[in-house]
Amino acid sequence: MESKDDPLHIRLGLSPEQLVAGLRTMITARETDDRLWLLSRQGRAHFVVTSAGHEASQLGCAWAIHIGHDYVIPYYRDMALVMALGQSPLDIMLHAMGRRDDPSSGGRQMFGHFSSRRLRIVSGSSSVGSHLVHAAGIALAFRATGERDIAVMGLFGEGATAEGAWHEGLTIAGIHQLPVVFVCENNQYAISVPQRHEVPVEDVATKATGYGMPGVVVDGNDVFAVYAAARQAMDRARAGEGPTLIECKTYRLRPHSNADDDRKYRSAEEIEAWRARDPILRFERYLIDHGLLGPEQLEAMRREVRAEVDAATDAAEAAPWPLPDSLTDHLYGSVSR
Ligand SMILES: Cc1ncc(C[n+]2csc(CCOP(=O)(O)OP(=O)(O)O)c2C)c(N)n1
Ligand SMILES: [Mg+2]
Repeated sequence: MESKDDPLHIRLGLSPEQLVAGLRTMITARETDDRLWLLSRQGRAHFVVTSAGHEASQLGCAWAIHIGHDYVIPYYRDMALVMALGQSPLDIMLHAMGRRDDPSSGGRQMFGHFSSRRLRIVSGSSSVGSHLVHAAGIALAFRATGERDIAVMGLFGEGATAEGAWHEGLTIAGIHQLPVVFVCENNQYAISVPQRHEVPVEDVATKATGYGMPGVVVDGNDVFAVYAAARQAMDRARAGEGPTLIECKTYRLRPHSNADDDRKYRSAEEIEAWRARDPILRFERYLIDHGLLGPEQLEAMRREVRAEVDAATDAAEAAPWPLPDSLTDHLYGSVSR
């Protein structure tokens, strides 16, 4: 339990500056998400996937990553994560609008395939669960080249844990005790399919035993709980002590994507109940209660973020498209120009 003289963030080694920057990232991700939704309704962004509701899970994980050193294999839900690692609202807008300077793919991939060589973010595959094979493979490569003190984090939804490729990734990581941290963002649905029809157990984390690794369940809307678990797991991985499976229990506050109508499979009451547990409001409350942020500063932060997202939207819309003669660049087997 937390005491007044021993606040949780101090015990976890998080500075007030880190907390305020973290809140700003969460708010920036939510504001960007809101804007993307509007743009998609106006036909200005063709496809969007939400990260709303998952921000604490993703920020808690980002805090545990040695940015630009550890490898990260995110999935389409992880916009707040890649923003916490260093992608800006402009980077995200360029990606969503398919522009030439999209850092994730030069305007080639559909939204949600985040990547960055600089930040060591590896583009996920569209086929659900298959990127965990890549996570294990990258870690196996470190083993082969003798690299130490480096970890891989692979993230996915609970639906992905029903896929054969997910099983293969965890099996290889468990057999070789590879430095991989597997993070499940369990939002209780795989698009319209509820957890009871996709996962045969209550806690995804219990599956870890079958792969020879520890499994940990955390409240995914509590950024501190996620960070504590993720840091321990990443430290273990870097120390050569093997993989971990972390399950963050959370909820997405929007439909799966702009092509989904969640009113067909979730009740308004259920969504309202989770809105009351919004991870951003919870983190804001912590900062205010601990005197780390005042209401005026919070208001100013919200204003600045909105202006940044406005500017990013305008800049991305004015940005050039990929050139037609670059169509086959980076394709397997193509001749580079
Ligand atoms: C192999 C495969 N099957 C189905 C799909 C279509 N699909 C895309 S996302 C998704 C839901 C996955 O749910 P979950 O893993 O729980 O992640 P969440 O979207 O809830 O974060 C599905 C079925 C796909 N991309 N790949
Ligand atoms: Mg899910």
